[in-house]
Amino acid sequence: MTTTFNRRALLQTSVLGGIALTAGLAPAQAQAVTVRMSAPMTPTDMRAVALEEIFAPAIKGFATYQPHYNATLFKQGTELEAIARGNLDMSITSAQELATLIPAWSIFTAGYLLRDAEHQKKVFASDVVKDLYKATEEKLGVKLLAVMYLGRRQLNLRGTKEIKTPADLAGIKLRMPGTEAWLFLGTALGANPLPVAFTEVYTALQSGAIDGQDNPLPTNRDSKFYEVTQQIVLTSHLVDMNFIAFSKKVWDKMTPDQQKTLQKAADDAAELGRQRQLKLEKDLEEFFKSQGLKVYTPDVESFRKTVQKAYLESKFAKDWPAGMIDKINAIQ
Ligand code: KDO
Repeated sequence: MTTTFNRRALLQTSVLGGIALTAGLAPAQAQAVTVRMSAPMTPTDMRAVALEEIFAPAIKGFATYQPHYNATLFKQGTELEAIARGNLDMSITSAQELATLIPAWSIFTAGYLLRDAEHQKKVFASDVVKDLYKATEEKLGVKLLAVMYLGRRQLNLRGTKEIKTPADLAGIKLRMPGTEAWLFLGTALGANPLPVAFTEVYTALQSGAIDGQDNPLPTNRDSKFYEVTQQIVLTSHLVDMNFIAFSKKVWDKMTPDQQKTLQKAADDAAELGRQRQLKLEKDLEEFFKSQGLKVYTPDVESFRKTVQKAYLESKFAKDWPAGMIDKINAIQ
């Protein structure tokens, strides 16, 4: 936690060697562009809907939004490099994916750090994240336009074994997305993490290849994970988000007016998506119960203590900018 965060450290730790970045671009000029977006989310995910409802029409005068869902254009976790290489214009990325390229981002992969949706919004509107955003632009050629609230991640398991504390997860094969930071979250929770791409989770649950997965309630409903699981344990271990990641190269070719419109379109879509996810989170507990699932709250304090300790002692914490945890905690 005392490691300093500076550009040089980033240059040393980046694994992006050899990728062409965005230097030497032509001055801004107006031209029509197609914005190819690739993400693992479904077209019915609230964030996807908000982008189609708000973002696409707002930029229509100068850009065509072309979404590719269910990771059909790029595999989950490969989108940032695709943007950096100029093969993709936009994605909905995560701190866990950013952390594979810029290790300091792993601070936002820590369980029980952000308190709730409001805290998340304030943290990302504050100066605390400025250096991370800057480094992402400079190193990856990726502009993070807005934060899309995904929701509080909950455990969603097969079987009826009651989970009260992390010890109860011993030996449980918990699917996590396939990056190191995600897998560590599974370990910190006390489970046995297995990497599986989002698009394979339903089948893996159905076949019993995994015992469970973690995602926010809206995702569990949208991807129908409740059809192949028996319980939801309300650990709320990560107040999760995705970022609207946009190619700086494409951005730099836009006029200042177009940039302003695009930025506002992203902000508005993120806010609409956030409100809808929050409403769904409130309403869905009853829905899952009506589908026959057991939905209950474990000993959250026990999970919080175990997970926070695991992160503070982890190798990830060494990459966190000095004092940043305290600054995040201090934001009310
Ligand atoms: C997932 O794979 O569990 C995850 O929730 C990770 C998120 O970062 C994000 O990629 C999300 O999937 C997709 O947008 C699907 O909702």
